[in-house]
Amino acid sequence: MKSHKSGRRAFLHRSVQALGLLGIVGCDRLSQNESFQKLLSTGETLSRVAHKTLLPRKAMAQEFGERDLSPSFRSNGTSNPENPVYQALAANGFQGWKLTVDGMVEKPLQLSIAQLRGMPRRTQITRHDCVEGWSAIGQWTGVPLAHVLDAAHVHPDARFVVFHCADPMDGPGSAHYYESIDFDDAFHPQTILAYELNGRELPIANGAPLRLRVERQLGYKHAKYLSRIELVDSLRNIRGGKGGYWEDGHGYQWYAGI
Ligand SMILES: Nc1nc2c(c(=O)[nH]1)N[C@H]1C(S)=C(S)[C@@H](COP(=O)(O)O)O[C@H]1N2
Ligand SMILES: [Mo]
Repeated sequence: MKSHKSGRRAFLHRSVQALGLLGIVGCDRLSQNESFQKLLSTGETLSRVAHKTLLPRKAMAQEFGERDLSPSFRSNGTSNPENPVYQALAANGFQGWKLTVDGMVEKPLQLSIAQLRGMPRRTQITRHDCVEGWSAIGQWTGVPLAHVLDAAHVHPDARFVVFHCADPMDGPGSAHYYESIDFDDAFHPQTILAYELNGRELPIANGAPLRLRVERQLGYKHAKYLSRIELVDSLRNIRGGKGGYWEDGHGYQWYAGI
């Protein structure tokens, strides 16, 4: 068996090579530099370098201009949840709706749309890619998920964010849609809880009153009709254990990077 140390040294070597490939540093010079080696050898720097600099996962998704907007943004999957509680909230303009944030947090939250609208906001024009073979470019406005998570004081052992939705997937009373992401995506600047599409209140067909935008992933990760955000340290105990409705039942990949 390979020792932990040699595995890690190999990883560091790859990391330094990758830095060089990215053109960030001159590979040879830097890998011979003693203080840089020392820097890399601390665990904290290792994970920061690995997660925040090296892996393409930290990249931003492409953003577009207003002239690129699709004439209409189609609806896919659920277009109007078959859920009497949801229907009652919708009939009242979502006045009584609240987003629950709970699980591994020190400060569980219940947030109204007015409260979410009062938080910092981000607007982005991005392309949505569905595995079923269509794409659309839309403008989304919402609160960065990072802001909501920070407000809830996430427990240091938490590792995943689970999104529970209001729509039952197999008729009234059946299990609801759900999805999950890790912290790389949860704290990414383009990951937002959107309440507007193309400058207007989010339509029911597209997930009103609140839906996830996680721009570097395929369409099915973008959970609509959010009702609850749960922080967990493992996906094992969530439903089928694979982290999402499509992952559990239909063999889709949990990491749906584009
Ligand atoms: N709650 C919920 N979220 C969902 C779905 C769904 O059926 N229910 N469908 C997913 C899929 S497959 C896609 S492509 C997008 C579609 O988003 P849209 O309806 O705004 O086009 O939502 C995703 N999120
Ligand atoms: Mo999709």
